[in-house]
Amino acid sequence: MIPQPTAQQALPDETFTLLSDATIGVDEQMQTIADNLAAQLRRSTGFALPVQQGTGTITLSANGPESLGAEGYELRADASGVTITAATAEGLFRGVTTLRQLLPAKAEAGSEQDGPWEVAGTTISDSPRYGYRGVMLDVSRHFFTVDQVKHFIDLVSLYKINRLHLHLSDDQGWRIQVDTWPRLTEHGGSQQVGGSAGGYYTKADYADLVQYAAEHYITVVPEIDTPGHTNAALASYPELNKGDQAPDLYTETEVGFSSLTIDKDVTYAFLDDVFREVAEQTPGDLLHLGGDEAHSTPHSEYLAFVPKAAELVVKYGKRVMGWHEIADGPLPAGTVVQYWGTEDPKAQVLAQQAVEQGATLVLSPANRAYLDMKYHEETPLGLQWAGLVSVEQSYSWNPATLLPNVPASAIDGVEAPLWTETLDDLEKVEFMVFPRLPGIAELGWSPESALDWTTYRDRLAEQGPRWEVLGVNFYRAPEIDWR
Ligand code: TNX
Repeated sequence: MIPQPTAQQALPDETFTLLSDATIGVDEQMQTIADNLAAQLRRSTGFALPVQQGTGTITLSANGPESLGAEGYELRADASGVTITAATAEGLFRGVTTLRQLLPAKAEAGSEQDGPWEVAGTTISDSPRYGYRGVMLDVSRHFFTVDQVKHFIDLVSLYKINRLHLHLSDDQGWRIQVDTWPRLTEHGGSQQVGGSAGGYYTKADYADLVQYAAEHYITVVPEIDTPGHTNAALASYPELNKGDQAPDLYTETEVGFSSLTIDKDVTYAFLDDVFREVAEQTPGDLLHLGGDEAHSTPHSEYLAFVPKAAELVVKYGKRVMGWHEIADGPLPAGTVVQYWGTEDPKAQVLAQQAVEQGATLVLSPANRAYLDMKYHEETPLGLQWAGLVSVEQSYSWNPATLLPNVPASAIDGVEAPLWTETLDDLEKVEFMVFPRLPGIAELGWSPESALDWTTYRDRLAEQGPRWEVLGVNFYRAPEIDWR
């Protein structure tokens, strides 16, 4: 199982077998969770699996004690049935992802399979180590449609990921509709890396994505990258540029050449509109303002810019999230700083400065958590500026001790970013994400005592048949003894 639960005990003499007369019992408010589980199991087993009020062969209950926490749950599988108990809908959903992994891999199939549908008797008591367990998808370098992102959500939610950070703007494309600045998408969203047609999310598209993520108990964290990584915006509106001259759209992959104009009022009128409209579509409490690699913004201007941009995020009721460079200046209360350094002491100092100001950290060390890094020299896709990131390399680190001089209490969790300079379709995305993301998900969820590469390798191997059934184009890393 991945992530490994906090506590699990086998019931050696017990086996649960899902039979054709099985039912799923649930309280009314939790009906959707049961319906979704039933829908999947109906496809693969061919059983009717009616969902009913109260108890069933499989019982889902959100009436558990508060002590289970927001995402915790207990699960018991024995000869008489399966019970999942949580204190919240979210906890119940996490428990259902566990049940799916306890069932045979073929339970994930889209067409009817032969049984038996057995679950080895067990009791599980589980809750996460960290509250923030994220994945980032860069939809700017290459655009991914609503349906593609939904598929991505389906897959990552199996590993108890609870944040989807969408990198919605960069030099190569602006991907979210802003009514007050329509050329951002009309022009700024029209292309992507390589010069092919881009795309963007209308407000309805975006609302659909946010809703779909929420149904998987995933909160979307939107990112509008500033003041660098802004060529798509600068190309769309001449007035955002020094000298009022719009650059051309950009479809290559260099970084660090673009900058908003820090000393123009229109820059802040623009950001006010953008952050307002994005915040309006964001049920979560975080809005990410980027802040990375602003190599063509003079540093004094960068330091003047970040507090002004941050103030606008706060004005619209959101907490600021930003890449670790933002910690060089003052940060508003409640800021979350995303660390993407490697062993670079400068980045570590910025992380420390963030925490000294009262910010908390989400860890995305590029040499561990970056899903766009090549697995090895010959990997056909990906980059390697942060080094090669094998499956073991991405798994074998401890979020609590990664950063010197940062107390464990300042860590909100982990996030695995997927930049898409070299990834223009979902098969390529899947190849980079699997099998590394489950390891980052486990670092975010499982207790420190459960983290062990040797046993993890075996558990990861067991996911292979699931991905085959699901049609996931995963990388069969030679480090793993795939079944
Ligand atoms: C650095 S990491 C970037 C991105 C690139 C990525 C490629 C960070 C905050 N910025 O602009 O896509 O490297 O790995």
